[in-house]
Amino acid sequence: MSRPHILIARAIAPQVVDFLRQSCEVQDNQADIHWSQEALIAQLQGKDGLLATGIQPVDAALLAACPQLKAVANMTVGYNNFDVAALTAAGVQASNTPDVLTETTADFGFALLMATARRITEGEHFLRAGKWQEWQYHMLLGTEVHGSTLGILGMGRIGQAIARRAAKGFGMRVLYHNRSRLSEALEADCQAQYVDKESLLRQADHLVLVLPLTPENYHTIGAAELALMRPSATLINIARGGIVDEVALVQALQTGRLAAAGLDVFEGEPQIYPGLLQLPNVVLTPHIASATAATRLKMCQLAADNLLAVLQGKPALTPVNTPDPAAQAQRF
Ligand code: 8YV
Repeated sequence: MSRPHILIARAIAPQVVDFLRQSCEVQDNQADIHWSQEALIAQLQGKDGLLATGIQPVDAALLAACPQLKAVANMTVGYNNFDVAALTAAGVQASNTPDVLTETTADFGFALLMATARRITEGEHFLRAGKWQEWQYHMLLGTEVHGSTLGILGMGRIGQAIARRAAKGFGMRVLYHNRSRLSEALEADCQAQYVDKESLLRQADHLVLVLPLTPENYHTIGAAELALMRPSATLINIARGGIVDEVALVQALQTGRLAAAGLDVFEGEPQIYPGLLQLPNVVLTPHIASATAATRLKMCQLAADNLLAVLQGKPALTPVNTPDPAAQAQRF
């Protein structure tokens, strides 16, 4: 292929746009306009590759409407916006950006845990509202973090990075549940113990959700699961909003079934379920777990490298599917 045509769906680091321009015809969106699905499909006409942000669906309808498209690279580790089966059947190579965001996202998971357990944002609102009059024994009492039991649901790279922080930095007892158990060596390195999901829910003082959103994981934390948790527990979600039934969560937080929650992701984001906005015992952040300048740069560079590799006939660096060869041949 001579110079491939690429569409970049949203504003990204300018140096990565320049990097792609060295070998491709690039249509960027540095104005950061939100394109509807129809607008995205219109912009994709004649494009060989899409650098995507993990938000807009890449589904069978889009793939059928873009017969020239060969590669789609998310600049995210989660890829629930992809219909992987449709991408595979259509012969389109999909990729994500694992590893480069692991430690930064784990840092944020811990920050959110600390802010939630120690009521940091609540304390700041209290102070800014001029409510701090004098020292009071009962003022803004939080939950202990060091030495407590951390539960991790989803023990991939980010879960493991959180476990290491918890065990080595905070002397926490770390329990985890995952589809598959870690090797003995990894368990020892993370100082984490595998338990079934029910034991995890029952024993955690703090429960962190770090599992991918799949049809099986949708609302995996609902009323029944929240009922198993300690009333003093905190729930932290840095995975995807759809993992938690927000209606059940609000009810648990309102009725004292659960002490507090820290949420970086929401089912209808950027719309927030109104019940959450009214609760004092939640910390809410706008999906920023990977948002440091250094990490976002690595994410969009890896996505660009993935696109270039495929469009130059090489394997993707971090693929998420193996495209059907016959369908792929028709697109090249
Ligand atoms: C993204 C994320 O920034 O990588 C992921 O899966 O959730 C974040 O790092 C987010 O998806 C926005 O695109």
